[in-house]
Amino acid sequence: MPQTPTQPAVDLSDVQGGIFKDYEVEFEKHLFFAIGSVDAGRAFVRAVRPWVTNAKAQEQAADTRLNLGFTWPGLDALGVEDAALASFPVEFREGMAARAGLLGDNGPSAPGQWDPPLGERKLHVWVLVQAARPEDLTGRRDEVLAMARASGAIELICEQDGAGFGPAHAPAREHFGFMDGIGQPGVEGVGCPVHPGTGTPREGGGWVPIPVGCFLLGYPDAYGRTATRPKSDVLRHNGTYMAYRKLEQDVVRFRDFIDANAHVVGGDKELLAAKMVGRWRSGAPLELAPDRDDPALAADPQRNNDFRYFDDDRRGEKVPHSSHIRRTNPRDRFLEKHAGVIDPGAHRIIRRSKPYGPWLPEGAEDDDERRGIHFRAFNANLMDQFEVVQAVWTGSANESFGLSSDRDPIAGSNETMGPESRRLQATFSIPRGQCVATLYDLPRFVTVKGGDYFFVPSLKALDSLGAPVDAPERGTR
Ligand code: N7H
Repeated sequence: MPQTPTQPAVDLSDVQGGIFKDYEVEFEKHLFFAIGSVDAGRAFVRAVRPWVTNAKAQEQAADTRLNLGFTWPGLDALGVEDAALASFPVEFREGMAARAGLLGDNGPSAPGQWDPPLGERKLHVWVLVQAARPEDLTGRRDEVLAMARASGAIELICEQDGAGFGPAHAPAREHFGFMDGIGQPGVEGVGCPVHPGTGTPREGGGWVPIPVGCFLLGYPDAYGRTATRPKSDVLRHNGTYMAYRKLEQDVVRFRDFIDANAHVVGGDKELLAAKMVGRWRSGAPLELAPDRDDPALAADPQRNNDFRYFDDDRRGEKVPHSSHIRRTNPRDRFLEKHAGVIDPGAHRIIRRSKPYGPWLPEGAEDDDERRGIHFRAFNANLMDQFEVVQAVWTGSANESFGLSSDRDPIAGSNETMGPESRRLQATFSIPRGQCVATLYDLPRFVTVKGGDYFFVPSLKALDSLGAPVDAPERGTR
């Protein structure tokens, strides 16, 4: 049954665009700035503010789309009042690099190895510009840089480019060759269709849409709680958080691993790749198409998310427990009847990612180019959502199934872990009939190259953050 878009209960003209609905354009630039003085910072926000795309008008947006976000040191550099600053959640105040131990950013993914200045405290402002045509992108970027110069002490300290692979590959494809962006939360009250399987599974069957409060501050979340932090109504209302991660992909290593290990699934390389992700490269879910790819299923939003794992795939014979999508969205794992105690809707993230670096043609030798994705996760609660998914669901071993050294092969840390006397190498287990095929020494296919947590305020809050410090409307309360 086609699902109708839910009526917006939120004033979308006050919410930044690209969060609930992707901009669906090919090119992007991430511009990161450092603020040298409160006045310059506020002047810059005022200058850029008219270009910020709002969620209501994003379809009509001309040529380019633009988002604006701030780290906690960035809000401090803008002169946000101490009481409001101090009331932000601890994970946002600390920033992503300081959370590395918890997130599993170790070995080559440790902050000391990141591309400078990503993760450094001097990163204050994030400006994302997106466009369908490279010339529009460059034009807007140059304008933003001119605004920074005119504002005074604002310095561009880092620039990152992203782009789809063009018509030769489907636009949403990433470097390992998978369609990306299919499993997204179906959110209530933002005017987007809620397709079957995108909400929270109900005990007796069916799905309920995810409350908008899981993604925007100011509304009840999955547990009925409405965020009270930061302690500034203007800043808080209709704001959200974004976890940005620059994730480098080792495509040659991934392809070699598939070639070398496909024998564990009868020599079918595509099947092994699908077992690691939980979807075929087309995007068809393995749970519904366990033996062969089904591109028609992949392309049908009424069906491509409409599945659960536990009722008929408890052992993981179709979708292994450690596959990327079973870990990052366990769906019915936490229903009461499966001894779950949490609301799975409370731990979802909205992903908006774009590749960087050139596509490596199939069969090509390593070309030493850097490639990966600019990963963005939007959520109202970084600790309960992004951090639970990254640290607990992808990063930890899967003790409850006896898979004590298994990891998410895509997004987990594959470093050897445990005490010196009992080192555990990362494994990936594929149940087959009565047996389990275990792949040992899972290499690292994805390395974190940087990232941070950003607050993405409402349009009204941006007005307040751009107001001169002595202006009466400088409202952060
Ligand atoms: Fe993942 N990939 O291309 O292999 N991801 N991911 N991811 N991911 C998903 O459903 C990928 C990463 C999630 O609702 C698919 O869109 C890559 C991180 C979630 O069923 C594919 C990287 C985190 C889902 C990939 C990467 C997540 C998901 C299937 C890093 C969270 C939805 C297509 C380079 C911390 C699950 C789709 C659901 C799906 C890939 C990273 C989370 C193909 C290459 C770091 C929640």
